[in-house]
Amino acid sequence: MCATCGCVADDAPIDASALGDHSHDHSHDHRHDHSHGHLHDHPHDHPHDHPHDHSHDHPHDHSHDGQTLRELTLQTAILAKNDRIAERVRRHFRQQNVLALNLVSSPGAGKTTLLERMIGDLRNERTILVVEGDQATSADADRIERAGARAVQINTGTGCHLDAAMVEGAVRALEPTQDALVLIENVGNLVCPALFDLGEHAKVVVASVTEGEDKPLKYPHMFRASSLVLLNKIDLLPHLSFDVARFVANAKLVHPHLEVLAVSALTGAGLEAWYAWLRSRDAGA
Ligand SMILES: Nc1nc2c(ncn2[C@@H]2O[C@H](COP(=O)(O)OP(=O)(O)OP(=O)(O)O)[C@@H](O)[C@H]2O)c(=O)[nH]1
Ligand SMILES: [Zn+2]
Ligand SMILES: [Zn+2]
Repeated sequence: MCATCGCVADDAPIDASALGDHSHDHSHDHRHDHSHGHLHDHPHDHPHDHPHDHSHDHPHDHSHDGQTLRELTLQTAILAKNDRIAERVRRHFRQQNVLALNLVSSPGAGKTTLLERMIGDLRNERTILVVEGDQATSADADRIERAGARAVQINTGTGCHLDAAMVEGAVRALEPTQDALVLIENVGNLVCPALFDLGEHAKVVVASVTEGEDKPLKYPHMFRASSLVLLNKIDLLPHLSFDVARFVANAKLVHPHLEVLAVSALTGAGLEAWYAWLRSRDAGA
């Protein structure tokens, strides 16, 4: 489940009904047969030792829908479980000297186009494997395979981000060899993927000049969680009023050390600098 928007992946072991309204005037018998499929390593351990003690002298009047504390508890548990798996994935990558990057963006910023281009440009340099995340279709994985690299498609259904367990499964299928480059194309969404560690070396935001200069200010968490911005579609600049310097200034406002490289996945402009960044990461930077 997504800790931000409450979305639930089709196969996620979470039952949204577990989060249903409870108004605090219920009888609280908590039989809890746990027939629902939610994660069982959450920190509150029934019967009822969770952080509010039910003596019910809280100052507020319980007119809220009662979800906040339960949601927070569940969200913390989900993220903790995710982070444990992400650490396992990261360890596996480290053992294989695999460089793994998590490409995040809003829908249509150009992630798959960039991947196609990279596969062509770097084919002779290293093995590239791709984990493709989309809500539906295998369209992007098909594009990657046509471009000449192996890919695994993950469909998240109603879910709006990849999580570490999904990536672990995909990586198991891809079996990266020593020194491979694993590129994870996250679901197009600038919000929720910021929260989920996938065991990657770094998150890279693909932003495009058609989205406006204000994206870093409007979605600061994503820009803070990332190490690099690829500002894509610069071939379109002559047709737009987009101000690159303003975008860079906005990015630095929310994350002062954030690097920004201007590129065009379509024409290849600027990609050498991106490849140099990749090679410097290989060297342990
Ligand atoms: N002009 C221009 N168009 C681009 C560039 N990169 C991608 N596009 C176009 O932008 C559209 C979306 O590109 P994709 O690569 O599918 O974007 P994506 O980020 O993978 O999209 P989702 O997977 O749906 O989030 C396509 O029509 C691409 O041809 C670029 O550098 N310049
Ligand atoms: Zn979400
Ligand atoms: Zn794509």
